[in-house]
Amino acid sequence: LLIVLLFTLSCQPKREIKFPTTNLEEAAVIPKPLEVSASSSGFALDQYTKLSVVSEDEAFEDVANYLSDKIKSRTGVDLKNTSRNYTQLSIQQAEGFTNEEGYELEIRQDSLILKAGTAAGAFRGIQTIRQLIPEEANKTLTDYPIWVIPTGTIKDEPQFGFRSTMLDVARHFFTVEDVKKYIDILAYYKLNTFHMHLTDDQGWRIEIKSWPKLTEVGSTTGVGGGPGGFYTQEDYKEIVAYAAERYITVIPEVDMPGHTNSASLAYPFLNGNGKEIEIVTSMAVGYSTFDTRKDTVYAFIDDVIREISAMTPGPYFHIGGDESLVTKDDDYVYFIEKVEKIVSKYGKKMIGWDEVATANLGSGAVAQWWNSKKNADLAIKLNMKLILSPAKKAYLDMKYDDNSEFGLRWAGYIPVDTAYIWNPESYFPMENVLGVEAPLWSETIRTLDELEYLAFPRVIGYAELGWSTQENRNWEDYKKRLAHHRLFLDANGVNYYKSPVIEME
Ligand code: TNX
Repeated sequence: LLIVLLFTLSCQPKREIKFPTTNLEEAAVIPKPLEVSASSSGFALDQYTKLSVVSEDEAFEDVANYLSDKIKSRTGVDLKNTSRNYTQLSIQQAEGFTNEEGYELEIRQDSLILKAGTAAGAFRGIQTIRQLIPEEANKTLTDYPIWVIPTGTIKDEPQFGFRSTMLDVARHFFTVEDVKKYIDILAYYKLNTFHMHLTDDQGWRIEIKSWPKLTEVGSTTGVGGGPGGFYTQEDYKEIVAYAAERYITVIPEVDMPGHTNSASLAYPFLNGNGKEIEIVTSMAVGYSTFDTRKDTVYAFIDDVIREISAMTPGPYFHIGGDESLVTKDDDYVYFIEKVEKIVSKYGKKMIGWDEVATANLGSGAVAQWWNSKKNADLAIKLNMKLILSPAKKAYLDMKYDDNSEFGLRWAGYIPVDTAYIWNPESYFPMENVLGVEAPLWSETIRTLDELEYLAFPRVIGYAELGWSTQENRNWEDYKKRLAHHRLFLDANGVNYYKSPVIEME
């Protein structure tokens, strides 16, 4: 038997490849990995690369399938169907990872091994592998194309366990297909959370079976008129599942007690502003409120939170709470404290915009700092966790500059460098900081192209701010890596803004 084995092995055709010198440390990976060391040779990804998985956990198999699908559609190489086995790409579950999303890559001439403790870590790791595959194959090393990956090792894990972006589907509605395309690109940059702003004055976008008029009446239009739209519960579940396959947690938001004109239009008893409710398609804010002193209002909210929570596997429910300018202060506090209890009753942690820190909340609730440092400091006093979304830095709906076709400007222009150059570590004690989120409000955008114009490339920078440590972040270095990513964005039909501060062309 041994002789047969040795004979078979020696009959395997050998391959000698002279790789060009490589440098893994200079690879254009975003977010920048924690530790990289280069060994200057090459790993050949080609038609003779075999993919294997070493894990008892079936989820690792799914991660491998995701990678092989992406590699196949980009290079044509089918890792699942190789006639020889010159090189191997192996995804292995291993011990010793303290961070759930941590992973390691060991890249040698004939093997590329990804190790992670969890499938989530493996999923983050395969994004790095995808980014290491050059856009162009080398066609001169042998008589078939080889994608040369630089050799060396990467040890990586995120700085924050919460790296998010928000999409406002209320001011303008985006279809399930649009949202999926966006989420798939976000996954490439290792974001792990997707916050959906599902309701606002101009539209209610999520079906609630016990209150059907919310969508029948409340979803029919949006900012500037137009057809509106909403997600059926099946649509919403589809988005949640699609995100979950990418290890992205969905956070649903129902904004209240302000920003509720569309709900009160459907069910006028909810209204607390004392005026007749009409359809609103303007961009105005701060005129609507729920009636915070009616039991029936809380019975309604209980149903809404129950139905949405039942479809949401993630730990959070966002109750909005911003800009309730016509709610009296004590009514506001009473409301937020009551609604937090409903959220806890359905097993979720409450998140609210920074104003919610004016209520007396348990330390389990989370405040999202967007505007008021004073409110954020209140949250710290209550020992709440904070999500950092300072509007002047992190708002994806601000114009880039005065040429920007879309976007608002109330928080100032946010060119690509301003969006990147700030330190989430420097505002509050790190133990209070859950992570970073970049919100995209949709008053000025109606199509996926317009969404992408505001989101890209800035959202890529927020992904790095959430993942990479301050020591590893540097604008000059980032700018070069980002320029390289235009190839990926172009190949995926993403309509990014051609920023004059990046040589994107
Ligand atoms: C403020 S940010 C709002 C939104 C607007 C946004 C536009 C926040 C919590 N509230 O209602 O869409 O500005 O930039």
